[in-house]
Amino acid sequence: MPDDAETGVTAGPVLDPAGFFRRIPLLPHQMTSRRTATSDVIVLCHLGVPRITTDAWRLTIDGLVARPVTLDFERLKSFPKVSIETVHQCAGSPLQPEVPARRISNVVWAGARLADVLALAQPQPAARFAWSYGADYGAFDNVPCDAYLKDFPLSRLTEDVLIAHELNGAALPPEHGYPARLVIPGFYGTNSVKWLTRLTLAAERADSAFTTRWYNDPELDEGGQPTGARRPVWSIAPESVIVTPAPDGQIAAGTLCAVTGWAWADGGVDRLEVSCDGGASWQPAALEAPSGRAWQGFRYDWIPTTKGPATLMARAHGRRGGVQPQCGRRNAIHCVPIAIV
Ligand SMILES: Nc1nc2c(c(=O)[nH]1)N[C@H]1C(S)=C(S)[C@@H](COP(=O)(O)O)O[C@H]1N2
Ligand SMILES: [Mo]
Repeated sequence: MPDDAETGVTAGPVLDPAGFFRRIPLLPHQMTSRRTATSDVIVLCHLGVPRITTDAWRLTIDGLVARPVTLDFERLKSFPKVSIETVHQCAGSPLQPEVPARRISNVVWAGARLADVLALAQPQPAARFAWSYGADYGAFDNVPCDAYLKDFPLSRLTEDVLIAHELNGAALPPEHGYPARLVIPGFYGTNSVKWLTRLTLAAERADSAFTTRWYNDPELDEGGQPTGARRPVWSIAPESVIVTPAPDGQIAAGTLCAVTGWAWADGGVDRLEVSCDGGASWQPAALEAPSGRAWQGFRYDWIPTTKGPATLMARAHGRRGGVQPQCGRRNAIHCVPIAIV
């Protein structure tokens, strides 16, 4: 593979497009479907979209394994195919990690269980992290990158972590990782490496810009002050969006206003509250029980009585603890201004 003389970055497959590429996500009031259509699913590519054929694709598993292996696409497809419905959420810009991006979808992935594939290579007991490499390369925020390289703890290798080759019942589109990608349900999308070509098992975290410089949050104490420690952007924090009513709508006083939306968290949401007065008071909404990794619908029936502007809010509580903060974090409360007429 030739090197780019200017950046020193090792070139790989053709990138089309090259460079940062994303799709403008649905707005919350457009998230009316439980399952997000593939054409509406978020797209986030830091370095471009590598074009790889199934014939050319290989996955190498190395590092702390007894038997390093390289698989082709046919071998990947020979594993039992597992389907997972899951929330798929972008953590937002790594350059502005505290700004809520609400790039969220709920989709069905299918592919091989990562645990089954890793077993081929016989991981050693000392392995604690998997480093996952994508085939994309180039520069992000003027930092040269040989590959999109992320990591995750092997303690999180649950049965639903997949090397997916299907999205919503069809082959992955190129921008979603064709022909095969990692999917770690319950973790932010940034960890689900697309165009997966290498997994290296290691005793420590990866040292790429995507695991050190970016995608690490300051740890906060109980008063919300930074402790100085940093935490990888892995597990999805409790979050929710209001789908109805749409922002800036008019609701007639004395009529029923159904406040509906979606709530999710790594581990599920056990309580959802709605405020119709800008956060002054909160009422429990009806909330669907968690089902696997999918988002959970909620509904609160409200009959407004006072005319004038109103602000609706929803607040999710995680089953494993945690609640959405008012502001200043990626999972901050979603506010919807409306008018009661
Ligand atoms: N190889 C590679 N994988 C990647 C990325 C990338 O830039 N390169 N972006 C990540 C980010 S930040 C997100 S949010 C998800 C988005 O997945 P999607 O574009 O298929 O929706 O892919 C992740 N996997
Ligand atoms: Mo992302």
